[in-house]
Amino acid sequence: MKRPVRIAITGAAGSISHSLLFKIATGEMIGQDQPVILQLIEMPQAMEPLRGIAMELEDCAFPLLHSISLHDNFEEGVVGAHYVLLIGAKPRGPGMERSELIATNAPIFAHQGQAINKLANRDVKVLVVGNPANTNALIASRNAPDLSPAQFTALTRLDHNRTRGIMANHTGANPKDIRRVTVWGNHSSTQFPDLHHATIYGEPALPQIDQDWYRDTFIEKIQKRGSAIIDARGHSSAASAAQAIINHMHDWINGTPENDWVSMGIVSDGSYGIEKGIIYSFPVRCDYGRYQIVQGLEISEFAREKMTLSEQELLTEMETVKDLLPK
Ligand code: NAX
Repeated sequence: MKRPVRIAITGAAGSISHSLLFKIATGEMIGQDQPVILQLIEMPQAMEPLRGIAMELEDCAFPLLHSISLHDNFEEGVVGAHYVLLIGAKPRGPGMERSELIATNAPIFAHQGQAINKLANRDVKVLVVGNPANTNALIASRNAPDLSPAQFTALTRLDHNRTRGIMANHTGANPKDIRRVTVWGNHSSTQFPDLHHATIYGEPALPQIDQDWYRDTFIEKIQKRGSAIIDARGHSSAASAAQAIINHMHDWINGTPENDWVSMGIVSDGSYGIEKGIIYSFPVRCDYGRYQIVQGLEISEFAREKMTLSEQELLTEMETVKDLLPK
């Protein structure tokens, strides 16, 4: 049996974690041969519900769950972590502007970045889920100067999975036969779900669907899917977000399938003309625990306009938090 790895998770008593923790403990995230230590982190007022979740995990007697520790202090919770999932964030209150949400969460992620820099394993892989995920990941990464920016990612896999799932439903194909979709940009309503390079049953996807439907209905449906779920359910996506976290980490650690790629919010290296340094969702292939941006895709004028809009939004978000971004 392998030595256990440490996974630190914030927001561990929240809705997403309630689905996620049990999947991790069954080996879905890393592998069926990898024992895990869960280092669960919450706000002091949520420690009691967290204790309840820990009891339930224990009661499942998962063979891969080596041990669980509970923390109301981020520094303690992140010690030695090989993987850090930053899920907890202050939610958007009634009437709160996106810029206020960004400003409220920014100092928390700066602090968490500093603690990861000091206390986590040197090869740590960090995924930021708490919104605004891209900019929170940027802040955490810039506050961790001893680690590579490539170790910090933001979740856009839910948007990627939505693109595949909704396309599958629309065309009657199985989601596994829908490949090479890309979500570009920010995890927000400016994201661009791009089907220009996608395939269905190995053939180009766009000629198989109605162009007006793609441009006028589909793109907006993906961009606003989160709000549609809140309207219908009264709560934001939780189980599907947990599944996306599993997929993101699994593929980052174990590699992407042949003939396909995935979307990840990662630091831009200037590929496709996107401003260097921002955390932007790109198409990537993973291998041996590393990812690489898929290069050489042709970008139409239509796509470029949408990619730029999301880039501009991220640059504005970056400006809002510039005081928390050490050079
Ligand atoms: P919940 O409100 O159910 O749970 C959040 C939990 O985080 C709470 O238990 C809270 O006590 C804890 N928390 C808050 N600040 C913390 C901190 N500084 N340290 C430790 N714990 C902290 O939210 P949930 O539905 O689980 O969503 C969590 C976050 O994911 C939200 O910010 C949400 O906007 C974001 N999402 C991001 C998605 C993405 O694709 N990037 C999709 C799903 C989700 O909307």
